[in-house]
Amino acid sequence: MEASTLSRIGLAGLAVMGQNLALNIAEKGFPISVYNRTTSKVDETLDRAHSEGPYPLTGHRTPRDFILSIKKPRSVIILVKAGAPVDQTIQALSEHMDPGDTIIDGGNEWYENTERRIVEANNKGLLYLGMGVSGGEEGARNGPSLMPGGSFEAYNNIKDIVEKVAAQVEDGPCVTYIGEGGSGNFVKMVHNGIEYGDMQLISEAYDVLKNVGGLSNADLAEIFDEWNKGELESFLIEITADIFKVKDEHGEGELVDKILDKTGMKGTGKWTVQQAAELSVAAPTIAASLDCRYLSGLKDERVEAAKVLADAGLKEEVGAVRTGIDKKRLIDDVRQALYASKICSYAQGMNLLRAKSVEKNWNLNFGELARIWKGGCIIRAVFLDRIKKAYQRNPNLASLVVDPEFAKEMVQRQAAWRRVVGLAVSAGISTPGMCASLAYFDTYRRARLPANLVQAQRDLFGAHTYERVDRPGAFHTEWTKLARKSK
Ligand code: NBP
Repeated sequence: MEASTLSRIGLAGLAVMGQNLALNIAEKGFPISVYNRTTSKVDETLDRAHSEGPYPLTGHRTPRDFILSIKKPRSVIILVKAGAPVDQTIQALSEHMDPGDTIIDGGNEWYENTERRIVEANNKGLLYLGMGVSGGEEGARNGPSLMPGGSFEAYNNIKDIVEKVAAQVEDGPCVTYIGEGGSGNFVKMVHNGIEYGDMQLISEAYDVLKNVGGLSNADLAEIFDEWNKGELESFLIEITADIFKVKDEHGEGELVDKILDKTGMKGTGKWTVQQAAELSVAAPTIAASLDCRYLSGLKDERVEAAKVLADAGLKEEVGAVRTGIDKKRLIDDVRQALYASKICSYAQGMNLLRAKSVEKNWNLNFGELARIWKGGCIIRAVFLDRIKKAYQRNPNLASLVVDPEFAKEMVQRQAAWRRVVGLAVSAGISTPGMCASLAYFDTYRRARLPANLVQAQRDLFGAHTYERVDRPGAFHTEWTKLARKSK
């Protein structure tokens, strides 16, 4: 093929994400070659490139033709199902690649798989990037948030493309070089964990407003629309308002009420919680959101439990609590509780990133991470600009909770937050995310905790020793002997 007709970049894997990202790249004027194992998807993509464009996109039916159609040094994005399909695709494509070419995996991949593949690619003289892509179908097509990590040289080869293709916000494109190794995948994983937390907190706000406040879907749509004009302005609040407006085409009322209350998941939330445990970082809000997904899956057991406990005499308290409720105040309280809970959830996610960054020497720039999440991705929100500024003020911030601006906001909102959690507890409405955030806040902010008693117990039964507040060293006490002697 003539050098002038070669594509600037290639993309393999033309399901939802790949097809849309390829069209986005072509639309920005970068000639792109595409390939998919099942060739009907190549035809589909070509049809779309023609009807939505025409865009500079060429389709290829074999790995060899595909690779040879790309200009050297080649950059090839892979967007196939994470895990073994990525290895199989790399195997098929790399046979035709040359030293200096780059593989970019855009899937939701486990970061250690990326680190293994970096070594394997390097052994063949290839460069490698693990690039988190957020924003779903819409983001991929019109501007995602991109989190590329791995070879800096490889990043520089595609910098002009990703900066054009990513979502654009007032302070730049939503992409930055994240760091070495699997850092791009790790950051995307924590992004998803934070997304779990956000969705859980919003569902709790909905539960309290609907069941304690007695608000209709129409009321809720209006409230979420209103919230989307203030400090909570975000993609998730916006789409939630829309959800409440959709009527059920198969019956009376709104569709949201007809949806089975069982939540699906694909694994990145679980990985986030596992990593938090591995690194001894408290992430209770994110863990609560994961637990809630597990419990939601036990639909039949929950229906049975409701029956057994009603038979055992459990009374629904919602009605009693709802009587005499000041709806206007409840709505305002829930807004504040949601905001304060969110700050704690983001503090957990950012601290998990920091712990990993220290362990792996990734040197993550937290302000930049908050900036590239401002557009394109599922957690995009006005509030991320405040997080960016908090880390710009102090890159070594111990926790978002102690940034002077966030600290002020937390203090201002804590009375409302406690009222909402208290009300929910007495009404028997579970708000595990809000409770976890509040407990996190109350634990983190207290200079003295009851951990002294836990240390004493550990020393009593396991001679684990303890430290004292008034003198240095490790101490052990014969607790039982002394206690019995003093009787
Ligand atoms: P899927 O995760 O559904 O994967 C489908 C693609 O993988 C198809 O192109 C399929 O080819 C290919 N594939 C499979 Br499956 N096994 C293969 C194999 N052994 N060899 C070659 N190709 C194989 O696609 P997606 O939903 O577009 O997601 C792609 C990646 O992006 C995933 O890692 C996903 O987690 C991530 N992601 C998805 C979203 C989203 O909203 N969907 C958002 C952010 C990130 P075929 O057509 O020949 O079967």
